[in-house]
Amino acid sequence: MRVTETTQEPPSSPVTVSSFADEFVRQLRYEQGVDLNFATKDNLYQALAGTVRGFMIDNWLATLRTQQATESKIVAYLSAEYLLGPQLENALLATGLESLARGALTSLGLDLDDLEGIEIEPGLGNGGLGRLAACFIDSLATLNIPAVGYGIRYEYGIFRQTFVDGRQAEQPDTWLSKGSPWEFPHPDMAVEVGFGGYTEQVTDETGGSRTRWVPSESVSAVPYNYMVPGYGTHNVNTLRLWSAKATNAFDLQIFNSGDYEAAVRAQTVAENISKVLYPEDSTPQGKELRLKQQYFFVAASITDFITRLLPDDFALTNLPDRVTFQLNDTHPVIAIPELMRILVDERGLDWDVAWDVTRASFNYTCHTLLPEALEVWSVELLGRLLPRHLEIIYRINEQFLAGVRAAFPGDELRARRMSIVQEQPERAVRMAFLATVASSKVNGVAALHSELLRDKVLNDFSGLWPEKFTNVTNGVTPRRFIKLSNPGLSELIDAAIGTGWVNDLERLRELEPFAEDASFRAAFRTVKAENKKRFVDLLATRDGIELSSDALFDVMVKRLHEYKRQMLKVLHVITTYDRVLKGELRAADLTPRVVTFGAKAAPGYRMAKEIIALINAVAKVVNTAPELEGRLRIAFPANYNVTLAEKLIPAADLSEQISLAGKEASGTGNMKFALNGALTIGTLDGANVEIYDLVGADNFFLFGLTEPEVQDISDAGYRPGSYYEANASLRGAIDLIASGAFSGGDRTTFQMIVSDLLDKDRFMVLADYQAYIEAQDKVDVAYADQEAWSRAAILNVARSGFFSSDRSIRDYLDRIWHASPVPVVK
Ligand code: 26W
Repeated sequence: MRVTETTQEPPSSPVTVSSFADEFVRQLRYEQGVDLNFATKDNLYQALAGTVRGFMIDNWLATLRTQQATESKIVAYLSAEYLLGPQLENALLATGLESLARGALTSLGLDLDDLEGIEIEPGLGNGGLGRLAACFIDSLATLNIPAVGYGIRYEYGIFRQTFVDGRQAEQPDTWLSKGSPWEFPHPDMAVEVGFGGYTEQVTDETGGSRTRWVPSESVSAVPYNYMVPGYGTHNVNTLRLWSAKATNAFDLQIFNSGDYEAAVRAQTVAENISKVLYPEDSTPQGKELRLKQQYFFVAASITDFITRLLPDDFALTNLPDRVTFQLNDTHPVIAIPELMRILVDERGLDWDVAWDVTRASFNYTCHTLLPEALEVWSVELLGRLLPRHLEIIYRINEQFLAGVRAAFPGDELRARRMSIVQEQPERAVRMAFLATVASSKVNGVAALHSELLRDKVLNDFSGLWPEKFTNVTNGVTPRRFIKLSNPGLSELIDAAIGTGWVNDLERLRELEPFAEDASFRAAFRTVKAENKKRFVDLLATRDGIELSSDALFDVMVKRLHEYKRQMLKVLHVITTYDRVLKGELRAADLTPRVVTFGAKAAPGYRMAKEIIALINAVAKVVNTAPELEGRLRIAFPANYNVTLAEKLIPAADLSEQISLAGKEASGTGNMKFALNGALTIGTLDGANVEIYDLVGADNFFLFGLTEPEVQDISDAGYRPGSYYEANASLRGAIDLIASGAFSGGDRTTFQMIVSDLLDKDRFMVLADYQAYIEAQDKVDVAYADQEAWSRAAILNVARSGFFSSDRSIRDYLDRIWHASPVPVVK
């Protein structure tokens, strides 16, 4: 059941239930040509979306007008991914029209929840990085900051995951198959983007010499605009996603040559650029098409910004006054040489002036610590695809290295270490280094991460430019991840501390005294119980998974990656099972638990896919083992996405954040769980560190090695076998896998996992196993005291206000962007 909005509604519009219903029917008839009596669900959804969208447009246009008129500084967020999640509910929340829409639909014999249920979310991202971008544009709009999000309108988003015999299979995500009512295509504002070709020297109007890039092919970048409404404000910002279209000129040329087939083929090649999101997370594929995607969207974005958002006579030396380009990881970093090219080659600026403008315009956020996730592009590929950009990168590097050599005379090793162009194993451009050299500020995404970036990954650079490095801890939008997803909790908070907290999340602190209030705790438990029921019902219909809601809900949802250690969670489940089998534990004494996993593996990541198969195999055995008497269940719904997250997170009691210390940059799921009253079991990694500090040791199950300990162990030579030999319970769990207990007696099925754990175990699962099991035993004990558990859960909510993405954005504004709010007045 949805709750009607009570807070932060924009001033009431003259809309009524009947005028809303009229507009809905008009949309159906005059936009789609469909009569209400014959409308399909898709027709109805489109009409509803069209109706709601209509109520945002005036504010959107007013926002654009105001921002242009005030000549304010604009945050241009460059991101290859935006994992937006369902749009309708968010638009209803922002416009404050939910209850009206519900009433109008009811008057027509229709049901809002029913229509919301058919939306296919735009999955234009892989995981944390893309979802963060979506939270950030929400906060930027809510804080009235002039901002535009630039990205790619992938025709196919993140793949749809299914399980076939417990193994992951991927299906294309056809999110656009029924059209997208939230977008405004603008072929009239297309931008041409070139590739390939050569460079030449030409004489300009003043008789000087300039370089000119002559591309061999070009594609047209067509913008699709999406509205990004703020909450509790009239401001509506823009998300502009680019779609590739073959240029007419190019087509025509080949077509006229008489080769029709070649013309069509050329079109396919051009349009492939925005065809599909690369599903790789943390392991760059080094694919030519991926580099094309990156250049395609940033080239279009920069031209768009300069030619459409700035006045015609704008002096580009003043660019940094009007824009800050934020690079969301290295994917958009090719924007740096592109801006240099425009300034120097096209606008005739002096190189040094252009370099100052460029450095003042860009900032870079790094989202990883894994060395394999740091993008490099081979010189061969860059030279072929973007010859002028490669020349520019070389010149930047030359100048930069001259500076390094001047600062550290004779230290050639250092110069080689810091070079933007690496020589081994192949000549390639290190995009993170280019970003660092060319940006005003470089930030990590949690305190620990920024520290490790500064002191390890980019240590040479922070030595040279200490003031360049800063931290902005990630955050999540409370609109989507509390207000929308957890209406029960939102109402309870409203009743306790009043409204207004959604846009001022530190106000959740006022809940602290309520942790001591028995009736509030009871109400809090009721909400959690209802959320569990809602989730159990959803899984029954969505996946045919039958669960009891009367259990500890233990949840691990995130991309499947070895460093995140889903394997450790599986070992805990197996250990519990093994203890019962061996009679060390009575099933009757088990705290009933439902362990829910949600995880996609990159299609080419073999070990991750093996782990998925193992989880499903263990689930099959454990879920039906008579010895366990139904007290331990695994649920692994396929295709975890934002839609599912919104239902799952509010139902969780226990949040699994168990990566190896020093590997998870931040995590953002961890924040969503804490804000929804789950207790964390976690390591001192990423933002867990800050969650732990804020919620307090009593309200967090901390375990595991610290980052320096990890470093020491690996320096001394990590031997996973020694942990296996020394720990009988660990041995029991691993032996059970190896014995074929989860593979119908076949000992080879999970051999890859077993031998990797025993021989390599790159992420020290075995080293942290014992501490994890002990922490889980503490969880069981703690959960038995429901009053104490609720108190801790409420304190988690009360003390997690820091993790609003509004706070993150304010930190970006203070430390990096220095842009100001421009509220739209009506
Ligand atoms: C091209 C290969 C590739 C693809 C994606 C390399 C790196 C990435 C991303 C940087 C991985 C990513 O999504 N990082 C996550 O970013 C989140 C938002 O800051 C953090 O919360 C996660 O800890 C981090 O893993």
